[in-house]
Amino acid sequence: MKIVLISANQTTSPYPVFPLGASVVSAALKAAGHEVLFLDGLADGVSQEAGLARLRGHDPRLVCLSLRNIDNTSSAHEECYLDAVAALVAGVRTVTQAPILVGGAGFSLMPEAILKRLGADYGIAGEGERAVLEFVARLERGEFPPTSIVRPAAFLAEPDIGAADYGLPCVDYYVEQGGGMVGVQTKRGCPHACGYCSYPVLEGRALRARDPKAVVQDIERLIGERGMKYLYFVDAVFNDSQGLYRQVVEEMLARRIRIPWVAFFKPTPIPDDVLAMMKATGWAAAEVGSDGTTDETLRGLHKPFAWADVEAFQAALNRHRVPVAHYFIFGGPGETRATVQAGIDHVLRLSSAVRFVYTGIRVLPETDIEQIARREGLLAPGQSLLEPVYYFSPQIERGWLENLLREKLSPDPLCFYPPENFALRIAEFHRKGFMGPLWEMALGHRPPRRIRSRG
Ligand code: B12
Ligand code: SF4
Repeated sequence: MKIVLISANQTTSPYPVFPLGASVVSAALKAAGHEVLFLDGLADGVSQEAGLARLRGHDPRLVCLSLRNIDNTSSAHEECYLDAVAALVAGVRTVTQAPILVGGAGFSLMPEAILKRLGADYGIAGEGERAVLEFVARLERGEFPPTSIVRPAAFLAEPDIGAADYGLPCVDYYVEQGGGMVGVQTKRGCPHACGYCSYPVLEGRALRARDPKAVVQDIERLIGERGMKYLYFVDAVFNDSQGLYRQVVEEMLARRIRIPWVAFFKPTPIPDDVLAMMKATGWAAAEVGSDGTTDETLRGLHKPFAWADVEAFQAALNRHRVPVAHYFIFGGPGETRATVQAGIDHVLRLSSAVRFVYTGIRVLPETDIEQIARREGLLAPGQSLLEPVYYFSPQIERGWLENLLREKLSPDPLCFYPPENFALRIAEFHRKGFMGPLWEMALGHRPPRRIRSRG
C-alpha cells in the first residue's frame, strides 16, 4: 500500500532529535512491503505547501502522523505544539482523502483528547510497529477498526520490538544539525514508579531488551554508513537494576566500538569495573534523573534512592572523569519552605556537575501526581490535561520559590534555572561543529568537533 508517514515534530530545543519512533514504524511498514514516503517537517527544510505537494504526488491510501511532543513540560518557558499539528492535519485534508492515523509517545499520553483536537481519524496508543501493520492489513480488506483509538492488548515481546529505519535520508540532517547525535534504543520499560513519570505508562513496567547484537549492529551502521558522531541511548534508564545494559557495553567492547555516548541514568551504584568498561566504549556524558533534592522530596516523588545515593553516584563518576548533568525538580509533593532551603544547599554542593533545575511538575494522565493533584483540588473534576497543568506543592508559593531559585542558583555558572537558558546556546555551538549534548563544555570538557571540509 502507498503510505505517507509524517514526523510532526518541529521542536529544535534543546536540539533537533532524530524521529526514532516514526522510523521504527517506517521500518515495519517497509519490511511488510509497503511503499512509504517519509516526510519530516524539520529535516526536509521545505514549506508546508511543498511538503503537502510531495504528499499528494505519492497518492497515499493512508497518512500516518507521528506525534512525539505535545508540549515542552517546562513551567518556566511553556510551549505547546498541538495547534501547529492541527494546522498540518487540516493541510493534509486539502490534498488527500486518505484516512489520517496518529501515533507516537506524546499522542499515546492522551489519545482521545489529542485525536479530537487534531481532527484526525484514527490513533494507535502505544507501541506502533505491529499495530500499524494490523491497521493497514484491515484497510487493505476495506475494513476500519471498530473504535477510533486502537490500544494494543499487551506490550510487545522482546523479539518483536522493531528496529529503526536508519536508512532514512533525514538521518543526515540530524547528524548535521543535532550535534552529530542519533538515538538508539536498547530496551523498553521501567520497573520504578516515580510519582510524576509517564515512562512506565508508555513502555510498561517490565524491562524488555532488544538483542544486544542487533543494537550494536545499529550503532556500527550508524557510524559507518551514516556518519553518526555521537550516540544517544534513549532508554528510560540506561543502568537498569537487572544489569541488561552490561550486555550492550560488553558487545560494544567485543566489536571494538568506540564512540562518544550519553544516556539517562538513575543514581544507584554501578560497580567500578563496569564503569571502566563503559568508559572504554567512549562513554562521554551522563544525564541523571535525580529529581528530588532532599530525602523528603525524593520520598514524595517515590524515587528509588536517597540523597546520599545522588552524592555517591556523582563521586563515582568524578573518579572516572565522566561529566554529569543532574535534572532537579523543585515544588513536587512534600516540598515545604524548609525542604526548598535544604534542597538548594544540596544542589549547590554538587559543584562538580551541571544542574538543570525545573519548577513544578507537568501533570500527565495515569500518574500518581494526577491523583494527588485531583485530591488537592488543583484539577477540577473532569478537567483535561491537554492544556499543561503544573503541580506545585500547596505548602509553598510558586513566586517565592522561583525568586529564591533565581537568587540562589544564578551565581553558580553550572546551575541552569530555567534550563532553557542553556538550551538557547546549544544551537550556536552545534553550528560551530561541536558535537554531543554540550552541557559538558560548561564543566571544561572539550566535546568532539567535526572537521569541516573546505570545499
Ligand atoms: C530519549 C528522550 C529524549 C532525549 C532524546 C535524545 C535523542 N537524541 O533522541 C532528549 C533528552 C534530548 C529529549 C528531549 C525532549 N523531550 Co523527550 N523523551 C525521550 C524518551 C525517553 C524516549 C523517546 C524515544 O526515542 N523512544 C523510542 C521510540 C522507539 O519510541 P516512541 O518514540 O514512543 O515510538 C513508538 C510509539 O510511540 C509508536 N509511534 C511513534 N510514532 C508513530 C506514528 C504512528 C503513525 C504510529 C501508529 C505509532 C507511532 O511506535 C513507536 C515504536 O513502538 C521519551 C519518553 C518515553 N519513554 O517514550 C521522552 C518524551 C518523548 N520527551 C518528551 C519531551 C517533552 C521532550 C522535550 C520537549 C523536553 C524539553 N523541554 O526539552 C525535548 C524535545 C526534544 C526534541 N527536539 O524533540 C515527552 C513528550 C510528551 C510531551 N509532554 O509532550 C516524553 C514522552 C517524555 C515525557 N515527559 O513524558 N527527550
Ligand atoms: S523517573 Fe526514571 S526511574 Fe522513575 S519511573 Fe520514570 S523512567 Fe523510571
